[in-house]
Amino acid sequence: MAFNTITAKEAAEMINNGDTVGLSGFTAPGTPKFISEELAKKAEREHEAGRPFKINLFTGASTSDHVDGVLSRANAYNMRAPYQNVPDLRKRINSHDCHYFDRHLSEMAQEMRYGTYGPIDVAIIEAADINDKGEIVLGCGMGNVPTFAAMAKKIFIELNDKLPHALLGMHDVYMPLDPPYRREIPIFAANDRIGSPILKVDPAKIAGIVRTSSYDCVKPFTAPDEVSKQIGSNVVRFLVSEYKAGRLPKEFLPLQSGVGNVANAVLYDLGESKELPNFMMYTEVIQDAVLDLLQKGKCTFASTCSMTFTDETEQKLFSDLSFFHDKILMRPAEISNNPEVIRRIGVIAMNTALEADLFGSVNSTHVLGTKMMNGIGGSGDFTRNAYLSIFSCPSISKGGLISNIVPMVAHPDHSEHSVDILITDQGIADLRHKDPVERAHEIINNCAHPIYRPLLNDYLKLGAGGQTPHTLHAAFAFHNAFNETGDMRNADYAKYV
Ligand code: 0RQ
Repeated sequence: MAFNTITAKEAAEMINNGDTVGLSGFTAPGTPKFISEELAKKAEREHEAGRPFKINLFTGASTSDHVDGVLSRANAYNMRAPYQNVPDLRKRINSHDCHYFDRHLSEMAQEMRYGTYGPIDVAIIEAADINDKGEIVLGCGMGNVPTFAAMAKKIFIELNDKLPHALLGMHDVYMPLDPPYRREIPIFAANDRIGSPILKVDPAKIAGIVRTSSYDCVKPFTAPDEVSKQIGSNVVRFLVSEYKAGRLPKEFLPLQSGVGNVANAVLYDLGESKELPNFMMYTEVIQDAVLDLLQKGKCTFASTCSMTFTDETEQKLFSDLSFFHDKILMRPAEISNNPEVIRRIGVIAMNTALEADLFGSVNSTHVLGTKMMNGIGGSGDFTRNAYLSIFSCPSISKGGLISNIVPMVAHPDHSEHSVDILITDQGIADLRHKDPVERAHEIINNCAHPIYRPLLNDYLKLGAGGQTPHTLHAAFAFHNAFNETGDMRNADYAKYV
């Protein structure tokens, strides 16, 4: 091979304080795992020697402990975007040790190209295969790698021998032109291929190949609890009723599903449903349940940015790759999450809320309005443009100390203009064609936990006028009660009357 084989440590030595680094991948899959570990050790050595060492890191979405865990513990981030889910990084973000920009995932690559974040010094790309011409077969997640590779001054490849070369053909590498030259993204069905199966990079920029060997280390799921199962069955009940009422076409529509245990439980339930037809997915992440659905034929095709499978499921995929090869296509985040395509093909979006309010606005990102959880991820890309946008969450958290239905969300990510359906373990609130007061009653009666219904009704009775009757000085009484007493049930509306 024409390229130098180097160690992860040698690669880390070529990354400097203040560099901007872009990583391939989306969630743990496709994300390089070894140079970042050495970079964290380098940062620790530099800090011990009294020298500054921090980088700016851009990715497709979350990564894994091999990246965000080690680098946060080493306090090696100056800037980080656009999404994360690692506890140690969360701490750095919430204490402002790390400047975190929470961006819609579809927008990150184009903003890079528009120059919003400055130049990219280094791209690190995980590969299944590479040839002397710089043609790369990528791994199990893409993210923003086409843009990072095109913009980077130098590139390191982590060539992972656990990734089969037969992944060739499962990627659709495509980079749109930027305005004023952009044309339509020519995807008219979830399974349309528009780009190249390989990523071509300038061989002159490749500064070294690091040979690695690792599966993607996605955490196993916990078995769904009663609440997740109830939410899952409510989502399926809603989709069946829409389908039977003729509000969904007989061919059905492609599904997007967020990540997590609830999302996984929903998909298993969909697979069991005899009343829904087979379907395709147009989504950013596919989890374990989808491989099962593809095997059974219930899901006929999945367009995604990443195959976020646990190691066990990843091995199952690799051992039967010829079966799945033409049923899964991985695309860059700006295409998997592309608003134009989502609107055109009529995606049914299913995402998770931290809290929702009486009028239908959703907080997906900030615990009690201030502490960053993960980020908006792709939820905004899909919600705003979907044929039908569903949010789900448990009705209560922390054993009832927190109501996930509140008078006013403490941080708005998705406004009531974009949220069609709210689903909890209690039931389904259909917010379409309802005015704000009708929506509030629908949400209290169908989605709020019974222990919080009286309090939520009390809030409405405070009697503020207007189309959306918020009583501004009392709107955060639930959050204040939690902050002051540790229990939202102590919200006291008598004092506001
Ligand atoms: O805390 O773990 O200490 O018990 O928050 O709650 O219910 O386990 O959350 O894993 O389903 O994730 C919105 C974060 C939900 C996620 C969010 C506490 C609760 C628990 C976590 P504990 P759950 P889930 C696709 C689309 C935005 C991005 C997105 C997310 C912990 O879905 O990041 O949608 N979404 N991307 O007890 C205080 C509340 C709370 C609360 C829950 N109201 N106040 N704490 N908790 N509600 C993915 C990508 O884009 C890649």
